[in-house]
Amino acid sequence: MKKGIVIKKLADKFWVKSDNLTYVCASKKNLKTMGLYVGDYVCFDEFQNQVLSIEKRSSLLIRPPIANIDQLLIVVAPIPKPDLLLVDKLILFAFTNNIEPILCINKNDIVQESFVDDFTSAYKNVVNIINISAHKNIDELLKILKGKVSAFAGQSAVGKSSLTNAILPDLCLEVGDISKIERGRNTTRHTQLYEIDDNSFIADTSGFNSLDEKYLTINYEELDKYYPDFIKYISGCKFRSCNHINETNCCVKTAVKNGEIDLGRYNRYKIIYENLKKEWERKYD
Ligand SMILES: Nc1nc2c(ncn2[C@@H]2O[C@H](COP(=O)(O)OP(=O)(O)OP(=O)(O)O)[C@@H](O)[C@H]2O)c(=O)[nH]1
Ligand SMILES: [Mg+2]
Ligand SMILES: [Zn+2]
Repeated sequence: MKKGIVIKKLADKFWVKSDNLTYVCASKKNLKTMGLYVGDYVCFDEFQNQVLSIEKRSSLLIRPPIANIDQLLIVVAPIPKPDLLLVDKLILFAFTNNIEPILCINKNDIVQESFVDDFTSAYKNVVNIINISAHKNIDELLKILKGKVSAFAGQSAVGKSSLTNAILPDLCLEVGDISKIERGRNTTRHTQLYEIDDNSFIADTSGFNSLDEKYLTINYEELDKYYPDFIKYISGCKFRSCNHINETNCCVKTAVKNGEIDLGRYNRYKIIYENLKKEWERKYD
């Protein structure tokens, strides 16, 4: 029996890396019910090529599907146009799974300064932000990958595979043709984990354009706890259970009015709040 890490999953097959060798395995039937994900640490039978057990996970994301990551690298670019609701949901998804979200502004070789400024002012009190280009400069990215297991997430064509190629140039992963972006086709179709060095891994993932609230395991009344940009104002609200939507004497709303909290972040908070509330009522009422 050996221990290893699942680095790729296609249909019913799992690629398990152990001591610099990769074994293509099936999984024991009873493991299928709890799911086996890229990133899982497993015990496997190297002669029968069968995964026998999964070690306890530190985290699990369903979109992108990956276990045990430390950091979620949320990639945005000027093309395709960013979906900020998706960005906010991915940040919440990371926070609620004990994963550090990092906002990666890619394609800075073609980006306008105002694009970076808008992101910085909206997200500076929320997450770390790095400004990179898969084609020109990924120094800031290389620094944050050290000693961590990280995964890219984001819309199709933002450059996740291009960045993975820049980190590990021998990979030569397929990248999309920018002229075909509008067709909505994904170039990368599966999640795969790549070893950068003994302690650092990076996962390339398939892009997606939406994230259903049902994946966010948040009680809507506690949504504000996951907004670091709101935190310092919350204690000033008149009502202890203030949701910062219809209540009077709400310090969060005042901070939005004064430009201390980004208006877009606040408006998207309201959308996510309402959707979570609907989801909660559907489940429990
Ligand atoms: N100018 C510029 N173009 C980039 C950069 N990074 C990626 N691109 C281009 O963006 C397009 C899409 O890149 P991909 O790496 O395939 O994007 P992806 O996020 O992996 O897309 P999916 O696999 O579909 O999710 C390609 O044409 C890349 O050449 C960059 O830093 N600068
Ligand atoms: Mg890709
Ligand atoms: Zn309030």
